[in-house]
Amino acid sequence: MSNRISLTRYLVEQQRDHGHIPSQLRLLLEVVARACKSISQAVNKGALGGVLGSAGSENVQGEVQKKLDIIANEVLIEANEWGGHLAAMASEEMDGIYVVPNRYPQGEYLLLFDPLDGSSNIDVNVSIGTIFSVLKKPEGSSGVDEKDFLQPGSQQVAAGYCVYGPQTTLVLTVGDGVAMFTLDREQGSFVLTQENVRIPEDTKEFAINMSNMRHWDAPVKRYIDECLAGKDGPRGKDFNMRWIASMVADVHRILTRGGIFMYPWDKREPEKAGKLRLMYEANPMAMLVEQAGGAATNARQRILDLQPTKLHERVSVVLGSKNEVERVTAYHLQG
Ligand code: P6P
Repeated sequence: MSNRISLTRYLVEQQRDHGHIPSQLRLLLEVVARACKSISQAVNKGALGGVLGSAGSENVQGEVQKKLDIIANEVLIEANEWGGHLAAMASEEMDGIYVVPNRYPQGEYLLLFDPLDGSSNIDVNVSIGTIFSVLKKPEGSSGVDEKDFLQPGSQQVAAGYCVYGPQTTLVLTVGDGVAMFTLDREQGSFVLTQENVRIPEDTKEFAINMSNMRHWDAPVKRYIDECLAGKDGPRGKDFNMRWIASMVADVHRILTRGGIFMYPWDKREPEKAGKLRLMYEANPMAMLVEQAGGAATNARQRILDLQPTKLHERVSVVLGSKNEVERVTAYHLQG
């Protein structure tokens, strides 16, 4: 038992021995982890906590908000606003940014999050999660406003998610590889259960919502058709398919055993670049996947290189096992 490393010890050692995280960033990550523990408690109560079902409101995306979406958003705001490590926050559930109130000291970091990703799964007891991304406020700007958030994903100083499934697991990178921490409910603390996470470069497992097939662009259709053709087809091997409709759960499987996740642009809403959001879904997941040796593109470009123009902009996402992501991207670039 004594050789178990807590999240706190891991972060202290990252700060002290590797110089990767200043104390304010370590504090930020500890606070986010504590907020995720509170969200996990609320999620685990389910019907017993009266937290299931719709809140009767819509978010900035025009999506029906679940009660737990709003609870999770409030938990993250309340946990982070007083600590002095943040200048402002942005959330899938809020139209504009949330500037830390004047009654609290302002810090140098910006926190972005999808407080509860995969909401459609909440009421059917399927894994959901919190996704977060950390940026530094640009030097020299006196106040803070939305444009300070519009930085490419390559500028993230930390990223992670917490998946609320059979276990509650926090997955984190500060730019020095990916580590996983499982919540020990008896101790009430996250314990290091895997570090130096690596995604296999090849896979036989793809994740995509097949019901959208008739709306896909030709390169996506080509790639999936080749996977479906199996060992007698051009790929010379059989593939398996998974689709949990909860990005956190699908990405966690890929970080754990490899695979490719795709939510590409499609013809249903051609004016939108994709369904998923760049700033607080694609960017943090892309940082984690790349730090674990995988790849993440919008089917043409590296996601972390994309220059955002709007806080809630959407993006096409292809991420996971490097060789498969490169194949899909190559099909798009060939046209
Ligand atoms: P669909 C959840 O709402 C989400 O944003 C992601 O977590 C998930 O990958 C995707 O949407 C599922 O979308 O169209 O399959 O329901």
